[in-house]
Amino acid sequence: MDNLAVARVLAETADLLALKEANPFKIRAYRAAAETIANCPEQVIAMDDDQLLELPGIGRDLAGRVRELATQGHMAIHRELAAEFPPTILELLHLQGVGVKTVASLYTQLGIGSLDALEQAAKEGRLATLRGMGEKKTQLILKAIDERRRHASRHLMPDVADTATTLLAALEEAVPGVDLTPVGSLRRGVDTCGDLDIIAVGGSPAVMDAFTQYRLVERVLGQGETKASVLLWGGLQTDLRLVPAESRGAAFQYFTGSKAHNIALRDRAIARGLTLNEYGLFNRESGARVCGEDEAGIYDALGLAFIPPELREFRGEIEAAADGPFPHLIERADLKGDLHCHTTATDGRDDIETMATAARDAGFEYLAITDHSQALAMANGLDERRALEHARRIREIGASVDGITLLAGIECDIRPDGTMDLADDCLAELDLVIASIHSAFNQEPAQITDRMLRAIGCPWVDVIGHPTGRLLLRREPYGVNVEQVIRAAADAGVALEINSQVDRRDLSDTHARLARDRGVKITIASDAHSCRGFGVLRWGVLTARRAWLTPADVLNCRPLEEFQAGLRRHKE
Ligand code: DGT
Ligand code: CA
Ligand code: CA
Ligand code: ZN
Repeated sequence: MDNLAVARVLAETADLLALKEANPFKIRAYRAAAETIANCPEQVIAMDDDQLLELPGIGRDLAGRVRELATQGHMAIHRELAAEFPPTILELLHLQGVGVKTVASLYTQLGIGSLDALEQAAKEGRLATLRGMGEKKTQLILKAIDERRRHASRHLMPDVADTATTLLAALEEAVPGVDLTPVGSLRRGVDTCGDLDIIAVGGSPAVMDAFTQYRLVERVLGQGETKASVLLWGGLQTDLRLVPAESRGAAFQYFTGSKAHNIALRDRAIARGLTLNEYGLFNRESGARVCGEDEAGIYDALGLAFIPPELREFRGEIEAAADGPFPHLIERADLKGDLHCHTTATDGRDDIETMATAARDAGFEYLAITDHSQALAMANGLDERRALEHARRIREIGASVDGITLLAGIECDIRPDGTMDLADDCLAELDLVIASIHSAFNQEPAQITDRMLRAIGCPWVDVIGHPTGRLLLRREPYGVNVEQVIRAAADAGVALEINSQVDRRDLSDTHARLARDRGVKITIASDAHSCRGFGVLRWGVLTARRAWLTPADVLNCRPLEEFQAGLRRHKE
């Protein structure tokens, strides 16, 4: 069991406890433990009690549960709770806008325990008997069910990446020396993946058996000599293909995709009297092999520079590669600082100093601490007085921690009317202001666009945080007109953020590319809520690569002084 699987059992237990209206502290403890474990870099099932107890938010009781999972493969409390409900009930909890209370009453009062049953009841008008369930809410539920169905077959790419890492490690242990590479949408760094595609090169067919016998396989969907498909626990389909060494590059190319990129490439081959398929590049007339072992060799033989996998979306990359090599796309190591994180002052889990040293250890020259403003009461957001006091502390601690510069910033809420949640003279005192929307997401497009433009109009706003508010596989972006926001940001010198959280990656690749093309500076930020939270920058960087960005396009690739000079507040 990997950390995500452990976290999933704990989170499900929390959900089931909530359905039973158990003690809120207990529910919260399970949720917090699930989050800690999902973010933990070491495998928790390999830990003993003492090591577990050192993790934040894991007490004796939860440490015991995790040990139980590690040794038994299941948790009694989870099994007992799950037995009280139909297994499909948890799907209902994932519906946007449907809380635990609603699910509990749907089940106890109407016996509804699955998406299908809920949909039917909604369509037949049977939900109206529940308290607070009007026609409008019923329509929202139907919409949420529809969205859920569209999302159910896809998975967040970083989750798939974790699954791939664990799976590959297990296969490499079982079949030493085997050459395995994830391809498909994962290799391209796409936001979500339909399935996981892996290529094994050469070697023995033993890897096929190791694959179908992998301990996290729920079901084998098909097994042949060179291809096998399995369904992993958690619902991810995984395909393994065994290819001969002479076809290594061709298989990488073909199965990395995208489909549209492949089709264009194949047409280019045909125009040159060649045939391209997953086995190699061949002379059309003689059938002679031109190349196949080396992926770059295939592009080269087609008169193209090597195209980084992240760009293979048929968005102009083939024309660009015909003109010559690509400029250096941004890499994680190009980031000199992180610009968005939270501390215990609001909803973060670590204090300023802990965040500072973790950022320094992650290789950063500077870190902006940007806690929430007062409108986020649930997160204990800061009012003007606390914001300034916090800024003073940040600067004081920054002066005492060697090797990193702290910037006293804020993630200031954009109120529903577009005004800022903190007074101008407070914002003016800070080193960096991110403005973000965290409420009234459902405003009409014109209204929410105006709201954003008004925020950009505030002279103390440097960056717009997670500009579209999308939550991948969970919430659609706000109705905001992104092109208009990009234009306004370009005019005002306001930067737009690529938020690196696994379920945000917001701006998206295409929006970030558009913004860069229109002269907007981009920031890549972690939005870390703990000292373990900087790892997600990897995903933000992937989005930036998919947006064709180079270090010159990204503000926090600059050394501190140059970075500061590039902020809106220091312009003119
Ligand atoms: P996904 O799984 O929906 O996240 O996206 P992909 O891109 O991983 O798609 P998948 O798993 O269906 O196929 C893997 C790659 O195989 C795909 O990116 C390109 C290649 N491929 C699949 N079907 C076709 C096809 O009909 N024509 C060509 N030229 N390539 C294909
Ligand atoms: Ca795939
Ligand atoms: Ca596939
Ligand atoms: Zn935020």
